[in-house]
Amino acid sequence: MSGSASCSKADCTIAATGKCLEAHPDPQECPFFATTSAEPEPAVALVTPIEPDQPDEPTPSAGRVFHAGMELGFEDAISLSRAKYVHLVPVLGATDAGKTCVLVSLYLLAVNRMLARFRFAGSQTLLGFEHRARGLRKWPSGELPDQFVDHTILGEDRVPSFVHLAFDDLSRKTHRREFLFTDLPGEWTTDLINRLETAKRFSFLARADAVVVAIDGKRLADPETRQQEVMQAEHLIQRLKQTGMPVHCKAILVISKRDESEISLLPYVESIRNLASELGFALNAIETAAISRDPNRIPNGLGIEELLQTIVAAPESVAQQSRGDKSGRAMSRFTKSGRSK
Ligand SMILES: Nc1nc2c(ncn2[C@@H]2O[C@H](COP(=O)(O)OP(=O)(O)OP(=O)(O)O)[C@@H](O)[C@H]2O)c(=O)[nH]1
Ligand SMILES: [Mg+2]
Repeated sequence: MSGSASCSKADCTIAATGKCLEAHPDPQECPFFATTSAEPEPAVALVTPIEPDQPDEPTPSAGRVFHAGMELGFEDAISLSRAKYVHLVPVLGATDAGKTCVLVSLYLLAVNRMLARFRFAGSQTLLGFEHRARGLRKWPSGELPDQFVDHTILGEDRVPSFVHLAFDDLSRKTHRREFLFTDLPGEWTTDLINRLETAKRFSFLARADAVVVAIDGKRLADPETRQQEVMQAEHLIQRLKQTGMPVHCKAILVISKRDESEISLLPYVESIRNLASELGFALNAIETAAISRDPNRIPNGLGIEELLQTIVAAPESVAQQSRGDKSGRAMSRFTKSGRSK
Protein backbone atom coordinates (compact mmCIF):
# COMPACT_ATOMS: atom_id res chain seq x y z
CA MET A 1 0.00 0.00 0.00
CA SER A 2 1.44 3.40 -0.92
CA GLY A 3 1.49 6.44 1.36
CA SER A 4 -1.14 9.17 1.11
CA ALA A 5 -0.62 12.70 -0.15
CA SER A 6 -1.63 15.84 1.62
CA CYS A 7 -1.40 19.56 1.08
CA SER A 8 -1.75 22.40 3.52
CA LYS A 9 -2.52 25.01 0.85
CA ALA A 10 -6.09 26.29 1.04
CA ASP A 11 -8.21 25.11 -1.92
CA CYS A 12 -5.62 22.66 -3.21
CA THR A 13 -7.37 19.46 -4.32
CA ILE A 14 -4.27 17.46 -5.16
CA ALA A 15 -5.40 14.62 -2.93
CA ALA A 16 -8.40 14.09 -5.17
CA THR A 17 -7.40 15.52 -8.56
CA GLY A 18 -3.64 15.01 -8.63
CA LYS A 19 -3.26 18.69 -9.69
CA CYS A 20 -0.94 20.96 -7.72
CA LEU A 21 -2.49 24.38 -7.12
CA GLU A 22 1.00 25.95 -7.20
CA ALA A 23 1.47 24.39 -10.66
CA HIS A 24 4.52 22.31 -9.70
CA PRO A 25 4.83 19.53 -12.30
CA ASP A 26 6.21 17.34 -9.48
CA PRO A 27 4.13 17.93 -6.33
CA GLN A 28 7.12 16.86 -4.20
CA GLU A 29 8.68 20.21 -5.13
CA CYS A 30 5.76 22.13 -3.66
CA PRO A 31 6.48 23.52 -0.16
CA PHE A 32 2.88 22.89 0.91
CA PHE A 33 2.91 19.22 -0.13
CA ALA A 34 3.69 16.26 2.09
CA THR A 35 3.44 12.49 1.78
CA THR A 36 2.79 10.33 4.79
CA SER A 37 3.87 6.76 5.38
CA ALA A 38 1.89 3.77 4.20
CA GLU A 39 0.14 3.41 7.56
CA PRO A 40 -3.54 2.69 7.04
CA GLU A 41 -5.59 5.81 7.61
CA PRO A 42 -9.21 6.45 8.42
CA ALA A 43 -11.09 6.70 5.11
CA VAL A 44 -12.54 10.14 5.79
CA ALA A 45 -9.44 12.34 5.80
CA LEU A 46 -7.48 12.71 2.57
CA VAL A 47 -6.00 15.99 3.75
CA THR A 48 -6.08 17.09 7.37
CA PRO A 49 -3.57 19.85 7.98
CA ILE A 50 -5.79 22.31 9.89
CA GLU A 51 -3.69 24.76 11.86
CA PRO A 52 -4.75 24.60 15.52
CA ASP A 53 -5.25 28.33 15.95
CA GLN A 54 -6.70 29.10 12.54
CA PRO A 55 -10.22 30.51 12.53
CA ASP A 56 -12.96 28.35 11.05
CA GLU A 57 -13.62 30.85 8.27
CA PRO A 58 -11.31 30.78 5.26
CA THR A 59 -8.01 32.59 5.20
CA PRO A 60 -5.49 32.23 2.40
CA SER A 61 -3.31 29.88 4.48
CA ALA A 62 -5.92 27.78 6.22
CA GLY A 63 -5.99 24.08 5.36
CA ARG A 64 -9.18 22.09 5.50
CA VAL A 65 -10.46 18.57 5.75
CA PHE A 66 -11.21 16.66 2.58
CA HIS A 67 -13.59 13.78 2.99
CA ALA A 68 -13.33 10.70 0.88
CA GLY A 69 -17.02 9.90 0.58
CA MET A 70 -18.77 8.93 -2.61
CA GLU A 71 -22.19 10.13 -1.49
CA LEU A 72 -24.02 11.05 1.67
CA GLY A 73 -27.00 8.97 2.68
CA PHE A 74 -30.26 10.52 3.73
CA GLU A 75 -29.43 10.29 7.44
CA ASP A 76 -25.96 11.85 6.92
CA ALA A 77 -27.56 14.65 4.95
CA ILE A 78 -30.12 15.29 7.65
CA SER A 79 -27.48 15.38 10.38
CA LEU A 80 -25.28 17.74 8.33
CA SER A 81 -28.23 20.06 7.82
CA ARG A 82 -28.98 19.99 11.54
CA ALA A 83 -25.44 21.11 12.37
CA LYS A 84 -25.42 24.11 9.97
CA TYR A 85 -27.51 25.80 7.32
CA VAL A 86 -27.33 23.76 4.14
CA HIS A 87 -29.02 24.52 0.83
CA LEU A 88 -30.85 21.30 -0.04
CA VAL A 89 -31.38 21.07 -3.78
CA PRO A 90 -33.08 18.10 -5.44
CA VAL A 91 -32.15 17.83 -9.13
CA LEU A 92 -34.90 16.15 -11.15
CA GLY A 93 -35.43 15.34 -14.81
CA ALA A 94 -35.71 12.39 -17.17
CA THR A 95 -32.87 10.06 -18.08
CA ASP A 96 -30.21 11.85 -20.14
CA ALA A 97 -31.61 15.29 -19.31
CA GLY A 98 -28.10 16.23 -18.16
CA LYS A 99 -28.52 16.27 -14.37
CA THR A 100 -25.25 14.58 -13.46
CA CYS A 101 -23.28 16.65 -16.00
CA VAL A 102 -24.55 19.88 -14.43
CA LEU A 103 -23.27 18.74 -11.03
CA VAL A 104 -19.95 17.57 -12.47
CA SER A 105 -19.53 20.84 -14.34
CA LEU A 106 -20.16 22.80 -11.15
CA TYR A 107 -17.54 20.71 -9.38
CA LEU A 108 -14.97 21.14 -12.18
CA LEU A 109 -15.56 24.89 -12.42
CA ALA A 110 -15.15 25.08 -8.65
CA VAL A 111 -11.93 23.11 -8.32
CA ASN A 112 -10.43 24.86 -11.35
CA ARG A 113 -11.29 28.25 -9.80
CA MET A 114 -13.50 29.26 -12.70
CA LEU A 115 -16.38 30.63 -10.66
CA ALA A 116 -16.41 34.38 -10.18
CA ARG A 117 -18.43 34.64 -6.97
CA PHE A 118 -17.89 31.27 -5.27
CA ARG A 119 -14.65 29.73 -4.07
CA PHE A 120 -14.47 25.99 -3.54
CA ALA A 121 -14.21 25.21 0.16
CA GLY A 122 -14.39 21.42 0.18
CA SER A 123 -16.72 18.52 -0.24
CA GLN A 124 -17.67 15.53 1.83
CA THR A 125 -18.23 13.61 -1.40
CA LEU A 126 -15.02 14.35 -3.30
CA LEU A 127 -14.60 10.81 -4.54
CA GLY A 128 -18.17 10.80 -5.77
CA PHE A 129 -17.44 13.86 -7.90
CA GLU A 130 -14.13 12.49 -9.12
CA HIS A 131 -15.79 9.20 -10.03
CA ARG A 132 -18.46 11.05 -12.01
CA ALA A 133 -15.89 13.30 -13.68
CA ARG A 134 -13.49 10.60 -14.82
CA GLY A 135 -15.00 10.45 -18.33
CA LEU A 136 -14.40 14.16 -18.67
CA ARG A 137 -10.73 14.37 -17.84
CA LYS A 138 -10.01 15.64 -21.37
CA TRP A 139 -12.35 18.57 -20.70
CA PRO A 140 -12.18 21.42 -21.69
CA SER A 141 -10.10 20.50 -24.74
CA GLY A 142 -10.15 17.48 -26.96
CA GLU A 143 -12.87 15.42 -28.59
CA LEU A 144 -15.69 14.52 -26.24
CA PRO A 145 -17.22 11.06 -26.25
CA ASP A 146 -20.95 10.69 -27.04
CA GLN A 147 -21.65 9.77 -23.46
CA PHE A 148 -19.70 11.87 -20.96
CA VAL A 149 -20.85 10.29 -17.73
CA ASP A 150 -22.48 7.05 -16.68
CA HIS A 151 -26.20 6.71 -16.25
CA THR A 152 -26.85 7.32 -12.54
CA ILE A 153 -27.51 4.19 -10.50
CA LEU A 154 -28.18 4.35 -6.79
CA GLY A 155 -26.61 1.85 -4.40
CA GLU A 156 -29.88 1.61 -2.50
CA ASP A 157 -32.53 2.22 -5.11
CA ARG A 158 -35.32 3.42 -2.82
CA VAL A 159 -33.56 6.09 -0.80
CA PRO A 160 -31.96 9.22 -2.22
CA SER A 161 -28.30 10.02 -1.77
CA PHE A 162 -26.66 13.40 -1.88
CA VAL A 163 -23.48 15.03 -3.10
CA HIS A 164 -22.02 17.84 -1.04
CA LEU A 165 -20.19 21.03 -1.96
CA ALA A 166 -19.05 23.92 0.22
CA PHE A 167 -18.20 27.34 -1.15
CA ASP A 168 -17.08 30.66 0.18
CA ASP A 169 -19.43 33.26 -1.23
CA LEU A 170 -17.08 36.10 -2.15
CA SER A 171 -19.95 38.58 -2.37
CA ARG A 172 -20.31 38.32 1.41
CA LYS A 173 -17.32 38.63 3.69
CA THR A 174 -16.21 35.19 4.96
CA HIS A 175 -19.52 33.61 4.24
CA ARG A 176 -19.50 29.85 3.89
CA ARG A 177 -22.32 28.23 1.95
CA GLU A 178 -23.01 24.51 1.94
CA PHE A 179 -25.03 22.61 -0.64
CA LEU A 180 -26.48 19.13 -0.82
CA PHE A 181 -27.65 18.11 -4.28
CA THR A 182 -29.39 14.87 -5.14
CA ASP A 183 -28.07 12.96 -8.12
CA LEU A 184 -30.96 10.64 -8.88
CA PRO A 185 -31.52 8.35 -11.84
CA GLY A 186 -33.97 9.75 -14.39
CA GLU A 187 -36.35 6.88 -13.62
CA TRP A 188 -37.13 8.52 -10.28
CA THR A 189 -38.58 11.50 -12.15
CA THR A 190 -40.49 9.47 -14.76
CA ASP A 191 -41.86 7.23 -11.98
CA LEU A 192 -42.96 10.31 -10.05
CA ILE A 193 -44.79 11.61 -13.11
CA ASN A 194 -46.41 8.29 -13.96
CA ARG A 195 -47.04 6.74 -10.55
CA LEU A 196 -48.16 8.94 -7.69
CA GLU A 197 -47.44 6.15 -5.20
CA THR A 198 -43.69 6.73 -5.73
CA ALA A 199 -44.08 10.26 -4.29
CA LYS A 200 -43.18 9.05 -0.79
CA ARG A 201 -39.56 8.71 -1.94
CA PHE A 202 -39.57 12.48 -2.28
CA SER A 203 -40.39 13.39 1.31
CA PHE A 204 -37.14 15.43 1.38
CA LEU A 205 -38.78 17.92 -1.02
CA ALA A 206 -40.47 19.54 1.97
CA ARG A 207 -37.03 20.64 3.22
CA ALA A 208 -35.70 21.81 -0.16
CA ASP A 209 -34.59 25.40 -0.77
CA ALA A 210 -34.80 25.02 -4.51
CA VAL A 211 -35.77 22.26 -6.92
CA VAL A 212 -33.91 22.00 -10.19
CA VAL A 213 -35.91 20.55 -13.08
CA ALA A 214 -33.57 19.61 -15.91
CA ILE A 215 -34.94 19.53 -19.42
CA ASP A 216 -32.95 18.12 -22.34
CA GLY A 217 -32.06 21.12 -24.53
CA LYS A 218 -31.20 18.92 -27.49
CA ARG A 219 -34.69 17.43 -27.47
CA LEU A 220 -36.25 20.83 -26.83
CA ALA A 221 -34.46 22.21 -29.89
CA ASP A 222 -35.80 19.40 -32.08
CA PRO A 223 -39.37 20.12 -33.33
CA GLU A 224 -40.07 16.36 -33.29
CA THR A 225 -39.43 15.96 -29.56
CA ARG A 226 -40.06 19.50 -28.29
CA GLN A 227 -43.69 19.12 -27.28
CA GLN A 228 -42.95 15.91 -25.41
CA GLU A 229 -40.19 17.62 -23.41
CA VAL A 230 -42.43 20.57 -22.55
CA MET A 231 -45.31 18.33 -21.50
CA GLN A 232 -43.06 16.18 -19.36
CA ALA A 233 -41.73 19.24 -17.53
CA GLU A 234 -45.29 20.52 -17.02
CA HIS A 235 -46.43 17.17 -15.62
CA LEU A 236 -43.44 17.13 -13.32
CA ILE A 237 -44.18 20.60 -11.96
CA GLN A 238 -47.82 19.63 -11.35
CA ARG A 239 -46.62 16.52 -9.58
CA LEU A 240 -44.17 18.49 -7.44
CA LYS A 241 -47.03 20.68 -6.31
CA GLN A 242 -49.09 17.58 -5.40
CA THR A 243 -46.08 16.06 -3.64
CA GLY A 244 -45.78 18.94 -1.22
CA MET A 245 -43.09 21.17 -2.72
CA PRO A 246 -43.58 24.37 -0.72
CA VAL A 247 -44.34 27.52 -2.73
CA HIS A 248 -41.46 29.39 -1.07
CA CYS A 249 -39.13 26.81 -2.62
CA LYS A 250 -37.57 28.08 -5.85
CA ALA A 251 -38.29 26.14 -9.01
CA ILE A 252 -35.36 26.36 -11.40
CA LEU A 253 -35.70 25.03 -14.91
CA VAL A 254 -32.31 24.07 -16.29
CA ILE A 255 -32.36 23.80 -20.08
CA SER A 256 -29.30 21.63 -20.68
CA LYS A 257 -27.03 21.18 -23.73
CA ARG A 258 -27.27 24.78 -25.01
CA ASP A 259 -24.25 24.00 -27.18
CA GLU A 260 -26.39 21.59 -29.23
CA SER A 261 -28.67 24.41 -30.35
CA GLU A 262 -28.05 27.38 -32.62
CA ILE A 263 -30.60 29.58 -30.89
CA SER A 264 -31.80 30.33 -27.38
CA LEU A 265 -34.46 27.87 -26.23
CA LEU A 266 -35.99 30.13 -23.59
CA PRO A 267 -39.01 31.06 -25.76
CA TYR A 268 -40.02 27.37 -25.85
CA VAL A 269 -40.46 27.11 -22.09
CA GLU A 270 -42.95 29.97 -21.70
CA SER A 271 -45.88 27.60 -21.13
CA ILE A 272 -43.91 25.80 -18.38
CA ARG A 273 -43.19 29.13 -16.74
CA ASN A 274 -46.85 30.15 -16.96
CA LEU A 275 -48.05 26.88 -15.47
CA ALA A 276 -45.57 27.18 -12.60
CA SER A 277 -46.77 30.69 -11.93
CA GLU A 278 -50.42 29.49 -11.86
CA LEU A 279 -49.36 26.93 -9.27
CA GLY A 280 -47.70 29.63 -7.17
CA PHE A 281 -44.05 29.03 -8.07
CA ALA A 282 -41.74 31.70 -9.49
CA LEU A 283 -39.92 29.60 -12.02
CA ASN A 284 -36.52 30.72 -13.19
CA ALA A 285 -35.22 29.29 -16.46
CA ILE A 286 -31.49 28.99 -17.11
CA GLU A 287 -29.81 27.67 -20.23
CA THR A 288 -26.72 25.63 -19.47
CA ALA A 289 -23.91 23.95 -21.31
CA ALA A 290 -22.36 21.81 -18.62
CA ILE A 291 -19.77 20.58 -21.07
CA SER A 292 -19.78 22.21 -24.48
CA ARG A 293 -19.07 20.37 -27.71
CA ASP A 294 -18.34 23.77 -29.26
CA PRO A 295 -16.56 25.84 -26.58
CA ASN A 296 -15.66 28.61 -29.05
CA ARG A 297 -19.34 29.37 -29.56
CA ILE A 298 -20.84 28.28 -26.24
CA PRO A 299 -18.41 28.21 -23.32
CA ASN A 300 -18.02 25.23 -21.03
CA GLY A 301 -20.01 25.71 -17.87
CA LEU A 302 -22.44 28.24 -19.40
CA GLY A 303 -25.17 29.04 -16.89
CA ILE A 304 -23.74 26.89 -14.09
CA GLU A 305 -22.68 29.76 -11.84
CA GLU A 306 -26.00 31.47 -12.54
CA LEU A 307 -27.68 28.32 -11.27
CA LEU A 308 -25.78 28.57 -8.00
CA GLN A 309 -26.56 32.27 -7.73
CA THR A 310 -30.24 31.58 -8.30
CA ILE A 311 -30.28 28.92 -5.60
CA VAL A 312 -28.85 31.32 -3.02
CA ALA A 313 -30.75 34.42 -4.18
CA ALA A 314 -33.56 35.80 -2.06
CA PRO A 315 -36.97 34.60 -3.32
CA GLU A 316 -38.03 38.10 -4.45
CA SER A 317 -34.97 38.61 -6.59
CA VAL A 318 -35.50 35.21 -8.19
CA ALA A 319 -39.04 36.24 -9.10
CA GLN A 320 -37.74 39.49 -10.59
CA GLN A 321 -35.02 37.66 -12.47
CA SER A 322 -37.61 35.23 -13.72
CA ARG A 323 -39.70 38.07 -15.13
CA GLY A 324 -36.69 39.83 -16.58
CA ASP A 325 -34.76 37.04 -18.28
CA LYS A 326 -37.17 36.34 -21.14
CA SER A 327 -34.98 37.97 -23.74
CA GLY A 328 -32.84 34.90 -24.20
CA ARG A 329 -29.68 36.73 -23.34
CA ALA A 330 -26.57 34.67 -22.74
CA MET A 331 -25.83 33.80 -19.12
CA SER A 332 -22.55 33.97 -17.22
CA ARG A 333 -19.63 33.25 -19.50
CA PHE A 334 -16.28 32.08 -18.25
CA THR A 335 -12.99 31.79 -19.92
CA LYS A 336 -10.48 29.15 -18.91
CA SER A 337 -8.80 31.73 -16.71
CA GLY A 338 -12.05 32.16 -14.82
CA ARG A 339 -12.70 35.79 -15.77
CA SER A 340 -16.09 36.97 -16.92
CA LYS A 341 -16.12 37.91 -20.55
N1 LIG B 1 -23.60 18.57 -25.83
C1 LIG B 1 -23.86 18.37 -24.54
N2 LIG B 1 -24.21 17.14 -24.13
C2 LIG B 1 -24.47 16.98 -22.81
C3 LIG B 1 -24.38 18.03 -21.87
N3 LIG B 1 -24.72 17.55 -20.65
C4 LIG B 1 -25.01 16.25 -20.84
N4 LIG B 1 -24.85 15.88 -22.15
C5 LIG B 1 -25.05 14.56 -22.77
O1 LIG B 1 -26.14 13.92 -22.14
C6 LIG B 1 -25.70 12.67 -21.60
C7 LIG B 1 -26.47 12.39 -20.35
O2 LIG B 1 -26.09 13.32 -19.36
P1 LIG B 1 -26.24 12.97 -17.82
O3 LIG B 1 -25.78 14.15 -17.06
O4 LIG B 1 -25.63 11.66 -17.53
O5 LIG B 1 -27.82 12.82 -17.73
P2 LIG B 1 -28.67 12.44 -16.44
O6 LIG B 1 -29.84 13.35 -16.45
O7 LIG B 1 -27.82 12.44 -15.22
O8 LIG B 1 -29.12 10.96 -16.82
P3 LIG B 1 -29.51 9.75 -15.83
O9 LIG B 1 -28.43 9.60 -14.81
O10 LIG B 1 -29.57 8.59 -16.77
O11 LIG B 1 -30.84 10.08 -15.25
C8 LIG B 1 -24.20 12.82 -21.42
O12 LIG B 1 -23.52 11.57 -21.42
C9 LIG B 1 -23.83 13.65 -22.61
O13 LIG B 1 -23.74 12.83 -23.76
C10 LIG B 1 -23.98 19.34 -22.34
O14 LIG B 1 -23.87 20.32 -21.62
N5 LIG B 1 -23.74 19.42 -23.69
MG1 LIG C 1 -27.28 11.00 -13.90
